[in-house]
Amino acid sequence: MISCLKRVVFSCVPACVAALAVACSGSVASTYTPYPTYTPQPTYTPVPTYTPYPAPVVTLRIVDDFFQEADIVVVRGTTVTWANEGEAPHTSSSARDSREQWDTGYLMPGQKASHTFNQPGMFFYYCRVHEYMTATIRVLE
Ligand SMILES: [Cu+2]
Repeated sequence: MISCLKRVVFSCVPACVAALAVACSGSVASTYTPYPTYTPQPTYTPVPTYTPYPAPVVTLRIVDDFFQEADIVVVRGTTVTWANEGEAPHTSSSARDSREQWDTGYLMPGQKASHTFNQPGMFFYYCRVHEYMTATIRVLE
C-alpha cells in the first residue's frame, strides 16, 4: 500500500517540477510584445475640386470653293465653327434630310458661325451658294 502511494507521488513529482520550472522561468517575460509605437494618421488632404472637362471645339476653314477639312470625326457635344477664309460668300448648311439641322446663313469673307452637335451620327452638309461644295461630320457617341 505505501509502495503504491510512493509510486504515485514520485511519478507526480517530475511533472510538477517541470510545470513550476516553466511558470517561474523568464520565458514568460520574453514573450512580451511591446505595444506598437503610435503612428499618427497622415494629415488630411482634401480631394481637389472637380473641374469639368471643357467641351470640345473645332474650327473648320471654308475657302473658294471647298471645305478645307471636308470629312471630320468629332465627339458628341463638339461645337464646330466654320470660318470663311475665302473671298466669296459661303454657307455651311445641313443636307435637307439630315437628322441634325443647321444653317450658318451667308458667311461673308472673314465671318464665322458655329453649331454644336449633340447627337451621334453621320451628317452631310453643303454650301448653298455652291452646291457642289459638300462635306461630312461624323459625331461619335
Ligand atoms: Cu460656297
